[in-house]
Amino acid sequence: MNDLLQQLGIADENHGAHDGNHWLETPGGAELVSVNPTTGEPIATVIQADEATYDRLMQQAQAGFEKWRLLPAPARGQVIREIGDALREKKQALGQLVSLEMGKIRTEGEGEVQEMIDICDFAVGLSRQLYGLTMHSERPGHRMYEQWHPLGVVGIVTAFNFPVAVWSWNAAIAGVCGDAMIWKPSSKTPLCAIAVQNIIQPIVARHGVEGVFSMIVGRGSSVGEKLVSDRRIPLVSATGSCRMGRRIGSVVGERLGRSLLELGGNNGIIVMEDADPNLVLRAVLFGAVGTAGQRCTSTRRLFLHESLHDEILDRLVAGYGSIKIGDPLDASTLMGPLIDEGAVDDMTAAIKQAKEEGGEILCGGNRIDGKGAFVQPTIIKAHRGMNIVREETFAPILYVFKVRDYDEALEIHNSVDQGLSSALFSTNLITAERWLSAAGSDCGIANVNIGTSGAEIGGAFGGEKDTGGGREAGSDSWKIYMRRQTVTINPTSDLPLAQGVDFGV
Ligand code: UN1
Repeated sequence: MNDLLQQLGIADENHGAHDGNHWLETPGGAELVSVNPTTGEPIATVIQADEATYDRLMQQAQAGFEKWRLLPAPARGQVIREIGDALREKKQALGQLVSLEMGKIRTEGEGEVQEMIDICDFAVGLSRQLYGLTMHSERPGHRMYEQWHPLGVVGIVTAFNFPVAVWSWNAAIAGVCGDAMIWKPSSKTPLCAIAVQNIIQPIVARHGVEGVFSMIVGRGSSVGEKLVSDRRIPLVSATGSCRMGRRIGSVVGERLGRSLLELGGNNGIIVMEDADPNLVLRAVLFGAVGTAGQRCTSTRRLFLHESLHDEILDRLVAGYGSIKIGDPLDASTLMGPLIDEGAVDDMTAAIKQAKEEGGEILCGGNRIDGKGAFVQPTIIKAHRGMNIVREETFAPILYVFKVRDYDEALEIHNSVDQGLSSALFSTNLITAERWLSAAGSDCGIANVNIGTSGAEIGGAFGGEKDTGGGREAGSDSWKIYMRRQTVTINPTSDLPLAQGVDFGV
């Protein structure tokens, strides 16, 4: 473990503020201990930043933006390309740190770093494709077009469950768009953020692009609130709970800023009578048990057609029994711990409520005694009258519903407040097309014969309803990181007015 930390520049005591050029010596806040969820033991400490430090960072970021925005976008792309290369070199080490601090298994930790590499590649290409449209002006000889300019200093607030990838989704794209940024990582995973900052620092120094990529570890109630309410930040991109998103959305909205929100999901898989049960099984196991149910895309609800309900459920319960739970760094482990004791308590409370509301535990249901925040992955036979099934509990709980037909499944599926990811398993073209039609899934992501989690870079990622409406990591999501300017140029010696208005002068 010490070798790993050393390789990533993590000391016993670390400074939680980087101004895009240096670690600040006196961040000014209280000490934060990062705890290994597998053992419950401390990994290292971080001195958090206070509000004065935030202001210093903000000044550096503004100065960084002034210069960065004037570099040609493809030159900014070159910086992102080198960040991608550095991540390739550190993929194993950073992936393992993610496993150590967050608890996801090794292949998922390294997969998360791969996701960072992928978004860097995507952004490099994008740096030559920040296209605007040209329009035909109604006025003779006039030219009309739109161009996209960098926006400013972007605030990036990330959650513990993807402690490095979600920063990169924003940073790589905001970077090529010419924005500077201040990253506030989750206080549960500060070491991952410190390691990322150390990885990119030599590239930043080589290119002299100071103040562009800064990072601050601090309390949500001080530094977080300050960032969100700061009028110098035109865009806040935040990932987290619906509760947090509501707060951020209203504070940013009040000052007429932009927010990009990626909030809770309550993702369902509908399985029709003509589905391939083998695919269903694999997709549900990865979706519901992978990352110990702590992805915003995790599968939380399963709708089984009555004709294969019993068969799939039996096989699923057997599959759950063979999941190896333990140290996420051990190659044979399939499920690591939850992030902390608070998450275990939330899971316990959800299971208790499910039982009280008539849910039947088919397997799991308990925490695992001993060191670390370990729990049993749990399947609960549910019915639509239960309130708990409408909530996102960040834990491996799967609620299973028996359904008569597609219409019933869809109706229950769409009846929740969240709208992130969704999947249908069917080999019937007509059912699949109904699912993908305007009257089908109401989520930001709708899959067919693929589970709810594990989306790839390139598609716009995000969801509807209480999931917050934001889109990132692909397609034209870059547009939110830039400001659009509509330009009309008159090269003639006349001044015709639009709409045929005659002003008489
Ligand atoms: C998240 O849980 O916040 O689609 C992001 C997925 C991952 C990203 C999840 N690519 O599961």
